[in-house]
Amino acid sequence: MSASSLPAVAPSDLARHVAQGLRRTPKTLSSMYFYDDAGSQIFQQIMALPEYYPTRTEFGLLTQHQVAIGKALRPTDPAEPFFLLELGAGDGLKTKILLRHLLDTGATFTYVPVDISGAALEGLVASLQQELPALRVEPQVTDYATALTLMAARPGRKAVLFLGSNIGNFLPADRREFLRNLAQPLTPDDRLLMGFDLQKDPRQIRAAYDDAQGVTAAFNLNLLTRLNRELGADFDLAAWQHYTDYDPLSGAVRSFLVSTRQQQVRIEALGETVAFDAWEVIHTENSYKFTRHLIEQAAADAGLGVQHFFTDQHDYFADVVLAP
Ligand code: AVI
Repeated sequence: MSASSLPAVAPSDLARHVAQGLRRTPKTLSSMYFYDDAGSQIFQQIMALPEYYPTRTEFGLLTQHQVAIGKALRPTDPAEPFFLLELGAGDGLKTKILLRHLLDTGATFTYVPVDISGAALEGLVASLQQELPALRVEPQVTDYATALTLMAARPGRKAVLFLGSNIGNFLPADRREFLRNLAQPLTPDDRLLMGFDLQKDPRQIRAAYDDAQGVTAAFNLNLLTRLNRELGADFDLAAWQHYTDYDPLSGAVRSFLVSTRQQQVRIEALGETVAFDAWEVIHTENSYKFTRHLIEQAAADAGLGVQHFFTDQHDYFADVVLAP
């Protein structure tokens, strides 16, 4: 990145992140920034792709094991009220299986979906009011750590959901820190239900991140469209490719944007021009796959124990109940 003048206005989080990430070797941008409106819509399409097995597998296993999962999450006394917190609730499609089951069995609970995006929660709350009018919902527009700390002060069991293998998008050191922070405010009576994508045929995993229709490619490339729009960059999308690999040793799917020619990209909001060599990459995403042993180790490191390990008939995906 060339040395140059500072932008006139305070840089946004995105601008700061891009300035730092494109100065690194290799250049890196976080997958956290995939999810603008367009990116969130493309992610909905990914979840329905024939190659992308995690969503439908987790949906199937929550359906199949809803009774046992409900029992593991709620207090033994059906009259005892509890909170069901969900971190990063999304469209709530999978969670509705559990919510419906808990309501049907007379559980007394409040659903607390947590997200930093108010818009995401508004849509979810509206659909819940329609589909499950008896449900008590207390949406919280805040970050996960703040939500957990606020909830810790309130009496009653907290059952925390973190589904969809979102945990796989953290680098190992960040995952360790995230799990420790998550576990820290929990009491021995609280529970955590977490989704983990499991290690399997490497070709199947790779295909899930490089689908035949090119939807995942569009998802990755949309990050450049976002930088063009929000930071006044001039990425020429025709000169970039999506590339992904799966390393069965580390269990990581890594996704890249590949510069197919030598090029210079102007990023107006940073007042900078970034040079890319031909075939240089920007590393945009990690998606880790786990074994039961790795899950137990990660849990133990955060002071958590595995109470139940629910998986599908092919052992593609696991929803795991953890407790302090
Ligand atoms: C959100 N997250 C769990 C997805 C995953 O599988 O890592 C994001 C994704 N990236 C490409 N396809 C799906």
